[in-house]
Amino acid sequence: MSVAALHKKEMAPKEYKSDVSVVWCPGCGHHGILNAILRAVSELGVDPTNMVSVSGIGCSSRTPYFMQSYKMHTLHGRAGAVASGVQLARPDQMVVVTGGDGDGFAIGGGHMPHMARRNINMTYILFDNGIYGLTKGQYSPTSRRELKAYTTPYGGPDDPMNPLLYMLTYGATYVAQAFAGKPKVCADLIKGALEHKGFSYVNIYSQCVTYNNIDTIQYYRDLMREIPADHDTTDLGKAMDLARGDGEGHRPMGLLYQVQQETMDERLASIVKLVGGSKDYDQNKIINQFRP
Ligand SMILES: Cc1ncc(C[n+]2csc(CCOP(=O)(O)OP(=O)(O)O)c2C)c(N)n1
Ligand SMILES: [Mg+2]
Repeated sequence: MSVAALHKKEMAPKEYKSDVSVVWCPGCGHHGILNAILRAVSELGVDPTNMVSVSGIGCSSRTPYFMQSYKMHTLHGRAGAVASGVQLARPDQMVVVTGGDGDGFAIGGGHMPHMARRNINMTYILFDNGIYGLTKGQYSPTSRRELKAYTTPYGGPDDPMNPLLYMLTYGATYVAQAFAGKPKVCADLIKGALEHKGFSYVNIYSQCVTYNNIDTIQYYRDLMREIPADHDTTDLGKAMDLARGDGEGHRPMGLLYQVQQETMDERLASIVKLVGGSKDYDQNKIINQFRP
């Protein structure tokens, strides 16, 4: 949502950090993503009392604890569903989900298409470390086959999913990607996502230094290619081409896609208006209209 509609604050990034100490392993990419979020909200001047951060369960899902904002630490895989409810009940708040690849695409995978197709006016930041970090290293929907994880000691039997292609397919109106080793790029993309009206999805690769020994920071440096400056971000077909990769195994970094479309809270507000406004809300009257 646009920060222009919110009360503005002048706070340094570190003032957005809560008193709770960060418990992630030294060298974990999640530190870089947290710092990028703090920088983004500081640069936008978000008042912490105008923001709700929601998460599920996982190392990455601890992020709300470390930030100054209203927060909900919910159930594994259910952050998106809870956040959708928060956003629809309080469209005046900036709603941000932070969570992992397991949380978002394994147990929570069923919620992803619906947040996107409904264009819920909120931001989803996915910390993609290709592993279940919190539970000590099981392979996830974004793990590469080469990864020998706790549950796949001989490597994985299936190919990883493509989160960008998935979110574009289901209608996300802002789709971007970066990796934790580029905090400035991450902060700029998160800023754009927070400012975007509609469902914004930011996929950020994050090295897990404890349980994923192949997706290292160097691996991500070699993997990522900046999206060319002349890329038309309103062209869905071109965004999908980028999301598929360049055929040489590289992945795009930057903003793939952004369009403006009516959001779910706007659509619901129109329906409420259609039935006479919430003041005269009479459920029986509405239901009777549709009775034969
Ligand atoms: C219903 C339920 N099933 C399983 C778990 C165990 N569990 C906790 S976190 C997690 C996966 C975390 O991985 P991810 O979301 O990728 O976050 P990361 O720790 O890698 O940041 C699992 C399986 C749980 N807490 N609740
Ligand atoms: Mg993970």
